[in-house]
Amino acid sequence: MCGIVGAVAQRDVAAILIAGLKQLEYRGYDSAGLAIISADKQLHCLRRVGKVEKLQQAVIESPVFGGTGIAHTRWATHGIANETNAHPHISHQQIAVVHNGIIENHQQLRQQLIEQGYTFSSETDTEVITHLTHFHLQTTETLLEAVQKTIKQLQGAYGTVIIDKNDPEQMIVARSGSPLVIGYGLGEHFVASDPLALLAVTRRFSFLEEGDIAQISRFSVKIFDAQGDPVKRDIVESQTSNESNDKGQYKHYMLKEIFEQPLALQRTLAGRIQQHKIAPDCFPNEKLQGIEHIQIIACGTSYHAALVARYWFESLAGISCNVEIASEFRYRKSVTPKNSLLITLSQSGETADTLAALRLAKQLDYQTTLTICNSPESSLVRESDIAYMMKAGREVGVASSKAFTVQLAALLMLVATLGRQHQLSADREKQIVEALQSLPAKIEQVLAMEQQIKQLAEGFADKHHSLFLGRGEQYPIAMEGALKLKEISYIHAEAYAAGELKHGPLALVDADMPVIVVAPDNELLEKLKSNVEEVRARGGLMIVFADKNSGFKSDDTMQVLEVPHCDPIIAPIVYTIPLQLLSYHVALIKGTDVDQPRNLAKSVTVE
Ligand code: HGA
Repeated sequence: MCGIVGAVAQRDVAAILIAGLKQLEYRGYDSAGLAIISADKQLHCLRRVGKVEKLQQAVIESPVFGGTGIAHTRWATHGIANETNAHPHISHQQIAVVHNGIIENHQQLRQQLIEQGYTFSSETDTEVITHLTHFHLQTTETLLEAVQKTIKQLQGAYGTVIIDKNDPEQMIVARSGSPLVIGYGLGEHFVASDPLALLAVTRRFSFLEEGDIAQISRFSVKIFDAQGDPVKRDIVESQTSNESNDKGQYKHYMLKEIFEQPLALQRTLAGRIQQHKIAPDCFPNEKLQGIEHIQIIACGTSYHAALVARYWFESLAGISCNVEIASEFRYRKSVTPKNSLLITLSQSGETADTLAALRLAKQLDYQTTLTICNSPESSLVRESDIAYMMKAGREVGVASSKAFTVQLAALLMLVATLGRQHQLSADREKQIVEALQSLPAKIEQVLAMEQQIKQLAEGFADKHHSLFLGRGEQYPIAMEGALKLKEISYIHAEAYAAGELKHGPLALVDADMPVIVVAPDNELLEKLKSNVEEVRARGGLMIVFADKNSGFKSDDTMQVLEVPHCDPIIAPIVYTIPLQLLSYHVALIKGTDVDQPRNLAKSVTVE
């Protein structure tokens, strides 16, 4: 999703801004732009639709020099993706603004500004910040005061950076709902929506809190809280590794990340298992004592991980568990059962809806909050009582792969930890631990099925619709398989609990609607076989990923791909892999942008 980078330095900053935007590219965006104040106090703005590469090319063709500048990658919310709507937005060739988020009262403000004589050149909500700042600057002494007045009038979410060509030695930044981090250099300072964008220039950061406004110049950073009082925010050394962002031998990041899963799982398990048990410091036990109910909040792929965990928490640990999509939970009046734990799942730790749900939950009666997250410096990690760091390594592909399977492994470890206070025996915990430890090797075996899956994809790529079926904890895996196919191949896919088929979706089944079934060897296998027969009896064509002991045989109506046998506990993780590979190869044949599918973004920082 949108990225922001800003700098106040003595050197030319264009290259720093472009390099920062490139680090954020993987999040998905539709256009990019920058504005720089030159030594003769002129504002130079360049904007391009499409990749940062195009913006970079524009900068090469018309170089812009200057030490104060802001840059942005936009993921449109208000107004189509074109050059006029791209950020920065400019008022009177003087004020330049970049913004992440949504200004909810933009129409009202736009009307008021038009009445004051302002002309709008874009369809964006953002442009009101630009003109409003210019408007207030007519009656205030400083840019800071003008921005403070502007911010008071805004409703909605923003991370915004504002510069004024008449005051070229500073930028004003404000955060409410969208993350911003200040980077500290020597005689230069930076701002970004993610520290990742600035790792090439600094590792020292302070994270702005909700409502903060900061005045940043080369030699000073002054931060004011929501009440306008000066405040100090800790400067921390970033732990984020500056790991290579290279696709290596792979054609796409997504494929690389699918194949990295054995390693990612090894990393998440390392040091967290001791003598057939989950290590005591994996989840701090004292805060989790007496937990009787779990509420998991997540979005997208993470929501599917949460749904799998619900089966595990209830069947293995005997703890009641609810799962809800963050954007629903945050606007619903919910009842909090006694001794409840709230879990949030988010790869980036900045998912706007999930973060808002966590903040809401803190006003409710939860005993404690825990996040499972892949980004150590994210808002979710900083604001939760307990944080489990996934250590999956950076995930660049917009469609999540390794983050999902690592989330599942982390959740299974939590099930074992909490289960000890309930019905989980030491033997059962040992079985869970051994199953987890077998995962990297098991997944290697499944990855070896790639060629077979590639062939399968050839018969699939011309289809327009598909159904994914699973039962029990494989139902959310079917949901994840359908989501993956939709995301990267743009083929319509729906998932159903196989037992639900006869209540409606069976009407859709014909030879043009491939039905994908996940069939591990578990207690629901015979029930699933009956559901498969229901599809066959209606002329449906099936692809079945089945345990080699399941008894499924390929024939005219069914292609069976044997998945290596595994402990049913970890089957949801194992059966995810062939579905990821299927989506990837279908997308490859269709020629879509696998790593940055249309209309989607990686870190969803708007609600
Ligand atoms: N609402 C602004 C910014 C969108 C955004 O933050 N996307 O992630 C716009 O549409 O330009």
